[in-house]
Amino acid sequence: MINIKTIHARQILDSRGNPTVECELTLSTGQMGTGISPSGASTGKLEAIELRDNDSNKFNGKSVYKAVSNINTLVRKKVIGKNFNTQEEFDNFLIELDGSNNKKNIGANAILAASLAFCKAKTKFDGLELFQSFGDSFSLPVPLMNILNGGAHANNKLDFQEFMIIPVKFPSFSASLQAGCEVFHTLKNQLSKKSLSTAVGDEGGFAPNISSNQLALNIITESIEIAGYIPGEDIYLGLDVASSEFYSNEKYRLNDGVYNSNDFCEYLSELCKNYPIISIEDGMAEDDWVGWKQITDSMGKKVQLVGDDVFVTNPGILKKGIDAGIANSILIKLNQIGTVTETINTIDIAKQSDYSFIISHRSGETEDTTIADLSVGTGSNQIKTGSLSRSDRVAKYNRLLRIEENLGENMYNIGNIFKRWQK
Ligand code: 2PG
Ligand code: MG
Repeated sequence: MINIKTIHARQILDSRGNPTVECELTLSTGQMGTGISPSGASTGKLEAIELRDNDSNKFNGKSVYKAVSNINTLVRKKVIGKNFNTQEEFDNFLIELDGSNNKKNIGANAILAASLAFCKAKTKFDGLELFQSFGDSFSLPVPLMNILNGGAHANNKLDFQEFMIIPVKFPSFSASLQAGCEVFHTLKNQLSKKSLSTAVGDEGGFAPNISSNQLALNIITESIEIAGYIPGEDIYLGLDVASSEFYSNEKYRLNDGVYNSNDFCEYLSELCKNYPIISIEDGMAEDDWVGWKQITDSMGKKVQLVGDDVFVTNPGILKKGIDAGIANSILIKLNQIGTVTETINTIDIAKQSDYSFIISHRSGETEDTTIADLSVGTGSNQIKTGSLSRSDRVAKYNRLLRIEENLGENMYNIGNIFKRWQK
């Protein structure tokens, strides 16, 4: 039985200098846990509500004092001295206290920070490592490293949000990470040589002023080769197209033209023929389920098709998507749904339907490294946590290195599901 002694929230800053919620929780047995909520820029419409004050005099409307005060008043009053047996009991208690279907009253940012704080305190109470509290199918994941940024994460003209490298042919997580670092630094040199900017975007990838998706893919492929690796053998490519950002009136509006679903599907298929791309996230927009069905039918046997904005880590929406034959993979973001319990439920649904799942950061992150543990504990085999710069991104890789030291290099597993996509 777990008894809560104190709970306290405060406003802190995320990696973009925007306010976010931190929550500390202590048990009457002395264990303490801290949770911090991340924040997205290219958010799905059906994500749980991130409560902001919208007071233009404070942090450009982005302060979270109301969410913080919801923990320090409403939640505190109800949970202090109360006993909880499980994470699920605690999370369900908060969900009921909020009373809405999208956490708009207390705020998903407040609820997630509390859920994570409880999880960490409970893990200590149980005498476990954090990753052990998320499941028992441990494995070290392959990192999907976003080394070139565009879309809503950079102020260049690139349509696509993320160009990722996926080092699959390596014996351990640390060896994959090393290859990623080497390509990252080679890419920096290549950009410099071409007099392109080496400034980085929100997730630590370079954000050169180029506007062609093909050019971006050329520079990355070239950098992989110069770093001494074989594209399409040692290292594959992944995209987060984040297409909801440029979809309107049933059209995909790119720098090089305007496409309907059918033509855009063809556009992406052509890219896969010309480059070693094995994973495409949000290739179709969240509102374009017809397009999603089409891309899944035409490319779903060859490429990992990851639903982010379209599923928003929501168990109900994922179920609908599975029934409709949409995508074959899901991106998992704790704050899209707002509690640890619901996140694990969504992962379980993906597992049951043989959908792969990728544990993911948000573009606004902090020093909280929970997602590294989540990826290991759930046996996700894949993590997306940005590039090889900026401490908010690298902190997750460093946590994985420490877990690897603990579990051993042979726990690296890119997964049977993932192997399916290798050409
Ligand atoms: C995404 C994420 C993380 P954001 O679209 O996958 O890379 O971005 O947090 O801005 O939604
Ligand atoms: Mg995405």
